[in-house]
Amino acid sequence: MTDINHWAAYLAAAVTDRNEVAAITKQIDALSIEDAYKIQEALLALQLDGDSLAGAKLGLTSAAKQEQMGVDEPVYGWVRSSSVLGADGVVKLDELIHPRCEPEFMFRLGKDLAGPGVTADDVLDATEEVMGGIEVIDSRYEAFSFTLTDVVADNTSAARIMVGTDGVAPRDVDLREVTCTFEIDGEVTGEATGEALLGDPAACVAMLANHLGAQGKKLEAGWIVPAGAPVDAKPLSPGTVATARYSHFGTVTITGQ
Ligand code: OOG
Ligand code: MG
Repeated sequence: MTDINHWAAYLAAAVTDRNEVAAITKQIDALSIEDAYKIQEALLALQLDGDSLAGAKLGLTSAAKQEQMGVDEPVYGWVRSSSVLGADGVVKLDELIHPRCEPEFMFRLGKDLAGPGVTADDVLDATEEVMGGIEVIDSRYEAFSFTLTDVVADNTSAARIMVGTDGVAPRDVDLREVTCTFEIDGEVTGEATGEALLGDPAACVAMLANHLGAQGKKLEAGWIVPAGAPVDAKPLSPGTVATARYSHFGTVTITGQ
C-alpha cells in the first residue's frame, strides 16, 4: 500500500528545502492516479497551515505542454493564496528550485461550480471575468522530469501565479479565438489561441469542476482558475523578463529576481 502521508511530507520538504527530489515512481513499483490525488490532498493539507486557497488549476491541457512534458492527460491541482504574486510581478528565485514560466488563460469565478454534468456554458455562466496571466511552475522532481502520477502528487508543479488586470466578461469574446503571444526577454517563444486548450478554455474548467464534484468538492466563487498553458514553458532565471500579450486581455509581465 502506498504511504500517502510519507510522500506528502517528502514533497512538502522538497518545497521548503528548495531541493529537487527523485520522482516517486522511481522509488515504488506503482503509483495509481487515485493515490496520486490522495498525496496531492495530503500535501495541500500540510501547506494550508497558515495559508488558504485562492483557486484551483488545470495543467497539460494543450498539445504543446503534453508533448513538452511527455504526458498525455490533463491534470488538476490547487492554487494557494501565498502563491499569488504582487503587482510588481517580481518572482523571488531564491524561494524556488528550477522555475519555468508559461502564459495562462485565467477564470475568476463569481459563483460556485461543482460537477457532475458541468458544461462549458455553465462555466461561462459562473465566470465573472477571464484574464490573461502567467504561471510559474517548479517541479519538485529532479531534472523537471516526471510521469503523470508523479506530477499529480506534486500539485501539478504549481508555484506562483501572476494574474492580469485587464479581464473581460466571459461572453464578450470568443475565448477560443483569443491570441496569446509569449516572449522571453523580448523574443517570441510561442503563440497560440485559446482553442489550443482542448478546443475551448471553458471546457477545461468544466472538466476541473466535474473532477472536483466526483470527490464531493467544488470550485468556489471568488477563485482564480488557470486553465493551462497553450504554449511551452520556459526557464525563469535571474533578470529574465517574461511577457504574455493577449489579443483581448492586455499584457502581463513577470521578472525573475
Ligand atoms: C506540469 C504543470 C502543467 C500547464 O499549464 O500545463 C501546467 C508541468 O509542466 O510541470 O501547469
Ligand atoms: Mg500551468
